[in-house]
Amino acid sequence: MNIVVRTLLFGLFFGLTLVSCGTAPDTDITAATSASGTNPNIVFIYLDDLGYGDVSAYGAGTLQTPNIDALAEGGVRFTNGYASSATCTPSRYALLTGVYPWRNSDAKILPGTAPLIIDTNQTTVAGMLRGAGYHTGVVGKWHLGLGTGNVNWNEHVSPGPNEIGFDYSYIMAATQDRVPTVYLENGMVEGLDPDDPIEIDYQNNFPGQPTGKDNPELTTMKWHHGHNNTIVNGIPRIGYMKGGERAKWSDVDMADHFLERAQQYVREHKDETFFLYYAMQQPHVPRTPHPRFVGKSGMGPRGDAIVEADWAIGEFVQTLREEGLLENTLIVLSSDNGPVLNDGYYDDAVEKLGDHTPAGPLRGGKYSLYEAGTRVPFITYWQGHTQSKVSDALVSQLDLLPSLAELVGGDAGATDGRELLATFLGESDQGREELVLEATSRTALRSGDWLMIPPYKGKPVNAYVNIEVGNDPNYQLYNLADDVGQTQNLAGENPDKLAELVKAYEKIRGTENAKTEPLKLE
Ligand code: NG6
Ligand code: CA
Repeated sequence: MNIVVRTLLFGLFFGLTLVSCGTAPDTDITAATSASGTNPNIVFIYLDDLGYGDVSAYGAGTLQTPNIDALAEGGVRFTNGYASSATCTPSRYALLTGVYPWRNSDAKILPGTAPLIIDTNQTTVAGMLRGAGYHTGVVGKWHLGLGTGNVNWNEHVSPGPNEIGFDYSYIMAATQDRVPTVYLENGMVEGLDPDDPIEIDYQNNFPGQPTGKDNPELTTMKWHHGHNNTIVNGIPRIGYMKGGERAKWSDVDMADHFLERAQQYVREHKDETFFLYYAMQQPHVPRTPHPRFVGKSGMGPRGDAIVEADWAIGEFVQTLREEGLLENTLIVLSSDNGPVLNDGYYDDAVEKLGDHTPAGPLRGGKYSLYEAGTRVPFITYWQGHTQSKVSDALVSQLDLLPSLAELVGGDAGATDGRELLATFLGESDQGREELVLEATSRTALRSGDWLMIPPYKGKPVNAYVNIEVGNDPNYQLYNLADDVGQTQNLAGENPDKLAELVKAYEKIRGTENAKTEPLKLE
């Protein structure tokens, strides 16, 4: 069966299936073919806390990331590419739904027990592509909530990825530093022993269980702030966990494990048109590179974890090559938020940084409304299709949903994204005009080359992570074309420009958000 017929049949089959379930997007069978006749596979490689300056292709810092660089050099490297937010959950929400996370009050850093924050009727990249005939999978970090509250981890956990468009899911529920420290495959904890059920609590410990706080002698990684609850593999975590001994993951093997699952997914679905969301855990804390990467960067575990991630990306791309899929696969590589050094564990990230600059020339970092919070490595690569170029176009991860819908003839639904397919393929330099950026429930507006941050209460520097988070009692206005490092607040000398941005911002965002209190990390 040729690929066009096959994708048509898939589209018809899934379209009808979805219609009968009542969750259908407006699918029509022509959606299975694109202008060129065949849709490419689509892969999102999404890193966790990887900074703009952590990728050597971005010309900053001292770390070498040859495999990411190869994608950048053969594809489009965006210098103004943004995650929606400076933390994980909201960025992932926006990546998958194309909707600004500040429209959903639940789109904040979630505990491992949080319910799913994406409505099962909402359009997602995965659901849209499934509607267009794709097989869809996610491997890696989820952190968008699971279930509807009071999850029983010993039964099928639902709703989750499989209910919002993914045919296959192999995930960690939240983050590597949060319980439960187990993998779930299609909603079931992998390797669970029914005689050793899992219990999770984020408020209270289970009687007799050691914690990072009370039993430092049992830890091999020391906590700095937070991260002092249940100890798993010598690492104290956020949240309390009991049972599930056999199911617990091995931290040092996580990168290999997710890579193998991602490779397996590709091999199993190579004869279909597939979408894979490969959500890597590096270099988020706890940084646990496999022993064969320890010492490789000279920067301690954070650098080593990035070297490991780069290696895994090379292996993954090699799998696509070996399977003959590279010329028929659009890869999008990015990060969910900017960099942080000490994010709650003593792991030498600060001490061994040397001359490396995780944020590159940008100000701030993770949790920050300054550029380093949300401006991230952003690369598109489709061998034989994307132009090899550096693009300064303003693009957001929000724009992927409508742009991919355009590519495959799918329905993007209601979205805050812009259709920028030609830009993502390197055929156009047209970006969006404006973009609202978000960091821990505070927002700012980028418009053209200008960036406006409204006044926010709270300390300018979060002392725990030692990052300038963007708070100031006055308006801030920066011209990023002249001053990418945001050293000169031009609000005073440019009242007209300030007024223009404030007006545009309030039109999108309203006025009440200025009252929002920033997140406290401890
Ligand atoms: C914070 C954690 C931090 C990290 C972050 C989520 C503390 C003190 N800090 O609350 O370590 O887990 O949440 O990171 O607990 S994210 O990239 O998933 O958004
Ligand atoms: Ca993150």
